[in-house]
Amino acid sequence: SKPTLAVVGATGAVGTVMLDILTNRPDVWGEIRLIASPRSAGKVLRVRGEDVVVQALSPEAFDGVDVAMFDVPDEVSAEWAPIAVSRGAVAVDNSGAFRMDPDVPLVVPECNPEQVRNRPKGIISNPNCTTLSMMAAMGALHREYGLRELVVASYQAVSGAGVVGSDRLYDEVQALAGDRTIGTVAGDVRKAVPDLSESPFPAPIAFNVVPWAGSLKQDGWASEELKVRDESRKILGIPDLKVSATCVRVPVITTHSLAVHATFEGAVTVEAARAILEAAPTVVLLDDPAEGVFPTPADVVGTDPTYVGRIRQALDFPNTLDLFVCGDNLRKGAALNTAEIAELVAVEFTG
Ligand code: 2RA
Repeated sequence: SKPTLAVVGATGAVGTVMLDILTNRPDVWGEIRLIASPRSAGKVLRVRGEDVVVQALSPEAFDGVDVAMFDVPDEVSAEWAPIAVSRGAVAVDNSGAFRMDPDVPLVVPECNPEQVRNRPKGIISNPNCTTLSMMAAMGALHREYGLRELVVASYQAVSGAGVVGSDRLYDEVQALAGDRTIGTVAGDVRKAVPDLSESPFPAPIAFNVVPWAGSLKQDGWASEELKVRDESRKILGIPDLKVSATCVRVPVITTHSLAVHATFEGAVTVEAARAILEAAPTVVLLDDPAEGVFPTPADVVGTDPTYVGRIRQALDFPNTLDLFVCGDNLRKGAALNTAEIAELVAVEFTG
């Protein structure tokens, strides 16, 4: 019979997209159980065209569950994913709690699908959306050329910080709209937006860019920047990959973008890279600048592929390509990749 799936965190930004994805993908699941914090329990959500009552997170909620997806904060996953496993489920976790655990695979189906079976703790991790947004493209180029170095700047959407992130940008834009002097004097945006102590971002995000994502780590690095480094190495299986990232939040609701400077073992050509990316099933090439064709977040949001454009041979670096990548941070960056991992596990139940 078809396996039972639990979606933990069903009411959050990623959970909401997950219900849409589960409704529209080939249906491999028997029961789909929705689980959330006690605060959200009792809510009725629609999935696969049916109303489902959200259950409160409890050990018993996992009884009979074969695969449990977690889209919840790190500390909730750290506590509850092992509980789901102890009740017999395989946990597919989208938090940062287990990603760098050597006994937990970090899976992108385009790069390392075989790793789903290598899960001594019964837990499989889904990568951070910033790393994940470029992995399908970088994995395809790595297989052909051997990746050596990645220098990345991200342009991250506010929904990466959850529903509070999107709400904050809408609120700030509303506070600023209509005043045609805004953005002309230092500090005027900061004065006009709602109290920053209530924002998930450390500076105004409307009419601005904020060079910060995540929490402060050693030597001035942001946690998000270290995740790009650590997770890219693990997913691509290149432990000594040289990576340097600068993560920036931009006033985009959903879809992360990355400017990537990727260096390979030998010389690379734009033509060959285009052919490789065109052949990659989940990558879409949008690269005709003369016609104004390149990926932008506003044109990509709500879709599944990884979009690549602006592919250039770096002028002073013969082994290096520069390119621009966009991917929906809630879909491939989070819910879709989690669903794809869970489907790889579901095959074990249905053969
Ligand atoms: C962000 N990648 O964009 C992080 C967390 N989802 O904020």
